[in-house]
Amino acid sequence: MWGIIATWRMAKDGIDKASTMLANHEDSADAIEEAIKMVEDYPYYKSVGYGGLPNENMVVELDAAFMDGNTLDIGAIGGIHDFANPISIARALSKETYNNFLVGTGAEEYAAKNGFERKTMLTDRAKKHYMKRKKATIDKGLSPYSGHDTVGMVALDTSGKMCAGTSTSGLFMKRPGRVGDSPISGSGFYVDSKVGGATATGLGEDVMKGCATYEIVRLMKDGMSPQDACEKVCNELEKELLERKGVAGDLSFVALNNKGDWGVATNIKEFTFSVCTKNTPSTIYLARRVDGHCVFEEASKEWLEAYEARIKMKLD
Ligand code: SD4
Repeated sequence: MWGIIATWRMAKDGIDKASTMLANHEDSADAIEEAIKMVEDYPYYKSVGYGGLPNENMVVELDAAFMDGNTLDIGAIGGIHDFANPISIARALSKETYNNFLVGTGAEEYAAKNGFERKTMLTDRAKKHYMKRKKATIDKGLSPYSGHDTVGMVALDTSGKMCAGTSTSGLFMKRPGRVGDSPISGSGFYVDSKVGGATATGLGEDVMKGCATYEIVRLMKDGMSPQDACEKVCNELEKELLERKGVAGDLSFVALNNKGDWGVATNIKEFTFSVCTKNTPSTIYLARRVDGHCVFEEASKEWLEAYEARIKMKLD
């Protein structure tokens, strides 16, 4: 068996490449790294890598993580500036014995010393988004923190090895130095080849309150299906947040177990995800919650065209 699942429509091209690799018996670590790099390199995805939206000071700060489900090795970076592929840096860090999670200038120093590609990650298009949002935030009192989608993937290869990866520019207009859930083990991602893995997207501040992806994997370890585990964690975390604080942020999860079964849950109106396994052809789905359960349908041609037009829309 082999398979890969990822948050959002933006992962589709990467999933296609990774699934070809997995079908050819290649390593799930290589497949995840290749797939996430494709998302990081694509300039029109405004919440990951090149073209990612900047922080409050108009600086792009990137978070990423990689986890190997055989060894449980983890590598992560937080708040790195101007390196092309945060996922590759995170993967390299997962192979170190110590110092696996580096932030800011320390992460940059490591990346430079180890020959990772430097790149100016702020694009003109991202600057335009920033100027527009800044104006809207001031003029209309809008919350600055929307418009954010992390790419998170879990993959299983034919040897039974599973890996997980995440990469994000975090919340648009975040404070300098803010790190979300995406590089935090057990919150943004977790994977154990003996069980399965999960990744998250949404409001990192809230995902972290539930250690949500670790909890999904733990429930799968107890025998729950990926679908039931995702729904239980999503619904219960949201319920706790509403009960205690009266408000819950966006929460969406994808999971894959070591048999190639997958699951998804969300508390937002429309969450998209991309999946391909030996048994599921490569597909983009739209997911939403109905009566506590996640329902999904394949993205239509019209939806995909509208998406394409939206991300490439001309900005003044
Ligand atoms: C963060 N979870 O930095 C990320 C952002 C995200 O959908 O995934 N938004 O909090």
